[in-house]
Amino acid sequence: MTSQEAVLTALRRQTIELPSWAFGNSGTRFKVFGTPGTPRDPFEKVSDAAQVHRYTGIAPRVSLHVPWDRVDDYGELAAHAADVGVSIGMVNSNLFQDDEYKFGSLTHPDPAVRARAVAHHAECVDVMRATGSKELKLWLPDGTNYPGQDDLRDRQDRLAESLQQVYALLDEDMRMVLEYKFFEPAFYHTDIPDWGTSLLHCMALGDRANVVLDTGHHAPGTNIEFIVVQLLRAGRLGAFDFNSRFYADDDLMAGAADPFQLFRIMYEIVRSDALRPESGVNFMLDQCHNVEEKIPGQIRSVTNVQQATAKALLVDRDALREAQRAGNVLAANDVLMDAYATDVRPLLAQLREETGLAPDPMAAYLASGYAERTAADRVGGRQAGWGA
Ligand code: LRH
Ligand code: MN
Repeated sequence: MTSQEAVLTALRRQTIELPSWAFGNSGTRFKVFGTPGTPRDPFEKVSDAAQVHRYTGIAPRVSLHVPWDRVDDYGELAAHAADVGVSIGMVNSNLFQDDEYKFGSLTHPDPAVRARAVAHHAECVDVMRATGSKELKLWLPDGTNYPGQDDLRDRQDRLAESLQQVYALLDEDMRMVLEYKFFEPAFYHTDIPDWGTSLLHCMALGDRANVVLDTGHHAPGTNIEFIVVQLLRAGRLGAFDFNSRFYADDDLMAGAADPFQLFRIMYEIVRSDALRPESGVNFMLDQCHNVEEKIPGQIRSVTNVQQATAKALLVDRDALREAQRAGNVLAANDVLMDAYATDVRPLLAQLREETGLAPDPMAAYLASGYAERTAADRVGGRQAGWGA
């Protein structure tokens, strides 16, 4: 049985990276709702992200998205982040909003368009140098809508060549992560639709290229924790984009739609000893708070991942292995369900108090008056967000 102290030690070292874009307005093709106090620039986004770290204690990094977080002086943004107690994490490129990428970006038939897409990553690498970030994240919307629209094999060959050019932009101490998604915005084929395709391209690039697993990017019914096991066995799981969904890429709060799935994923992480920061797996959120308050939504998501992790750490591994070896199906399943059914909130409250934090981060944030202050201060200007 894992000792309580060992569980607390592992939890003390857990960190979750927050997406800057979760603090801006977001929505669907139908509507993007504004909210009083929504940040108007990347500095205010970083300030809001720092509130999540202030109350949870485990969210010390903020991912940037270029050009959504474009500023004149990225060094100044990194200094602001340090002032409010966080740092800049992954830098996300954006290949899904330019007219030139209608028929693809790194896969486009036209070499000039591919060169443009590669050059965008040179800008992202400059942002990494200016902010101290060591990780570049790519997600490609590339694909087609009708059979025959383009040659599937030629696109993969062009993609491999373009990714090599992006990889070559990285400094020695930098790495890149490649995200997959099984459909949308393309509706016939997607050029990086699954973990296998991303893994093949990463292995072709070199050992500083790894796979990003976004929990919302799989066909319904996919056993995501099995993919986690395979990527860990290959030593190529670079990062998670945690969120949850009922239907498609809903980008809802992690653990909200399927907390049991999040637990099963974190159990495979713990089982493979990949929770340690040294494992090289970056645990990130990738979400949009279309209707709920954004900072509370991030606090809830962080504590949902923390709860799933604590339950996973409480699995009696010896009893599980014994039942598995004995072929005792119900006993083995019961060991996991027993941990999942454990209320870990008192343990996490104790962990926070030990580190000088309030036991309930949500209550502490709501009582702080930060939301009221920013709603009063942030008048005028244009709220940041999708399509901003
Ligand atoms: C694509 C994605 C990717 C980000 C974007 C905000 O669906 O998951 O990780 O670039 O969302
Ligand atoms: Mn994602």
